Amino acid sequence: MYNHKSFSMPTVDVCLSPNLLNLYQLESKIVVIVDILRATSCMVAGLGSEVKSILPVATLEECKALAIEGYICAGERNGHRVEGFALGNSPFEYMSEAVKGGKIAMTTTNGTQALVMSKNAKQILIGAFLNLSSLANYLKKQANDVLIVCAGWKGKVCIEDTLFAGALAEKLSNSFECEDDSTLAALTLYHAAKNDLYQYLLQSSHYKRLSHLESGKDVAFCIEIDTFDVVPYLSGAEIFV
Ligand code: 3SL
Repeated sequence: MYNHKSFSMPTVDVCLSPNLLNLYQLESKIVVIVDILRATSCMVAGLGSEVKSILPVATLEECKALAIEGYICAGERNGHRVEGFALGNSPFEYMSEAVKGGKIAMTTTNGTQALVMSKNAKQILIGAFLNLSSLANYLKKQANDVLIVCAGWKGKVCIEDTLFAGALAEKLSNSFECEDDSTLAALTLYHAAKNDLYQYLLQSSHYKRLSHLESGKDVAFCIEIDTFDVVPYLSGAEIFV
């Protein structure tokens, strides 16, 4: 339960689409990037499974050029692995033996774009259901204003990212205040869905996109809660744990 703003606690806000980022002052905030299906779930799964680092880039060209520097290149567009790239965007690829100890350069349709667009934040963290509690515990210790940035789909709002924002906002509710109705909306959605997230997601546009690609097992994995005890953070251009 969130109380009226008293200015005595840090705030948690939800940016429902990267297209709304211009409404927020990022410089003073810890930004949590969220792309449940599937970019940030892949990052958490990979870094929680001994991938050394992940370098998010905006374009396929930038990504491919990094192969020469020893990066394993991951390229996804519209849910598909792009031809010529070693990895696509399934979390299982990021947990395989082949990538352990390696550095991954990654570009995806929405998740890595949201990250690049948030670069002015005080700190950037990576969020997924897979690391929900670790992330919440870390944020409580920092006691800094938080902005949860939902990657969405090409500027549109996505249910799965909003559900995660609600789950994280719920975990923070005793130590944070909320300014925006978007946080309350995310909480309300999460409360409606939390008893069966998978069933709720069946109606989402991205589930339909991915089930067409036969990625149902990715979806089930991406809504597992607390599989990894990691808080990935951006340092320089790369993400580490
Ligand atoms: O848009 C993204 O960043 C991806 O996560 C989309 S997909 O899950 O690979 O379709």
